Amino acid sequence: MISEEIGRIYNEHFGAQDLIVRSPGRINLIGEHTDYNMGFVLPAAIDKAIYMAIGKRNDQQIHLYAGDLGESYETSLQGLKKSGRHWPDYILGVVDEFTKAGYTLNGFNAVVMGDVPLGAGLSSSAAVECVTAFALNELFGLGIDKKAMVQFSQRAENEFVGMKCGIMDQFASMFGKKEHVIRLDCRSLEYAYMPFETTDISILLFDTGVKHSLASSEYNTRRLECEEGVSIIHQKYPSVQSLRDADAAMVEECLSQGNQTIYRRCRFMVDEIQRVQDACNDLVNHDLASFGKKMYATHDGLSKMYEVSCPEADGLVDMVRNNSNVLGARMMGGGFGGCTINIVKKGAEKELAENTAEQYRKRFNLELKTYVVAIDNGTSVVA
Ligand code: GAF
Repeated sequence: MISEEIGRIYNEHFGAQDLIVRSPGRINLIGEHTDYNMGFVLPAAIDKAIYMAIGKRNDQQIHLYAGDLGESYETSLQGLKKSGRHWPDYILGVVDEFTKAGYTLNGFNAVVMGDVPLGAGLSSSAAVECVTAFALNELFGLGIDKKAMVQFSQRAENEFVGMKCGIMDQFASMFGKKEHVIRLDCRSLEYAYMPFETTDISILLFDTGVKHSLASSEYNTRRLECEEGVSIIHQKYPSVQSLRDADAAMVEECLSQGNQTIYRRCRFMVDEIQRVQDACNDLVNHDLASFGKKMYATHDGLSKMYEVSCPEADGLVDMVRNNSNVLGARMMGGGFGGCTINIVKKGAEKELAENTAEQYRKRFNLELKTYVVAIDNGTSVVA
């Protein structure tokens, strides 16, 4: 168990830890790129997580160790700056946000490790941010509530790491609930847990194994394209502050004759925001067949209109599209690689995974990793 192993590793490096915190990765059933457009998302935390063992120091030093990588990083609370490496920045970013907000921290030691596949679009980075926020809050008794911790974690990624992500990943990691998806309104941050029944189905992820280098630059470009669309619609409809406030008719009227890239991005987005709400009604009606069709529609929009998919993810969705054991499938997360999510009839997982892996190997010369995931609880102290 990782929670035991991390305690042992902490002990070898630093002595006795004060506590161990767990923060999970996430999936998203539907509602992609809608978070930064103030729309709705439907994510869930999963049974793969990042753990942090942490303990106080008597000075202002921060000593970090990444158990999976066997790498150390040391710095001090004063004059925090980017590490020039990848993983420490997700931790230091949260420290920086807490400090900027006026919270008093002291030095600490921390070991971080987990079983969220890295670079697979399951939000290992958000899990590292949330595990850090939660652990520091407990360790130093800062009294920060969970929503604020989510916001600090998102800002750490936006400001310190430099990725202009929305709030979905951090929210799902922090607020996940076993066997439930989270219907999150990204404008008000109001949320509701909806039961996600898995007696008859499994959630099967196919990991493309690729992360195309365009990912973060194109992500930031999509944000700007949506903002440009909003500014045009806003001239005619001043109440429209984000694409959440717009509808398909407004997009047609204001954007269809102009720049076709902006039009396609915005048209997909208003449709997707509506689709999440309709998909929630499908869940209430226990109509997973209808829910699954919407997942395919989301994929097609992300691929053709929003243009954030890639040949590998498109290929994986096409391989299952006409399979009666698959209710729905689509690319998941920011795009340009990562995982596809498949809702699969119980019992069909193994054969489907094997057949798809064979096709994937033939077509892309890549080994397909597959994961059946369960929906789990969000960030908490484990020891
Ligand atoms: C990434 C981002 F981090 C999220 O905020 C979200 O925008 C997602 O891509 C796309 O839905 O995971």
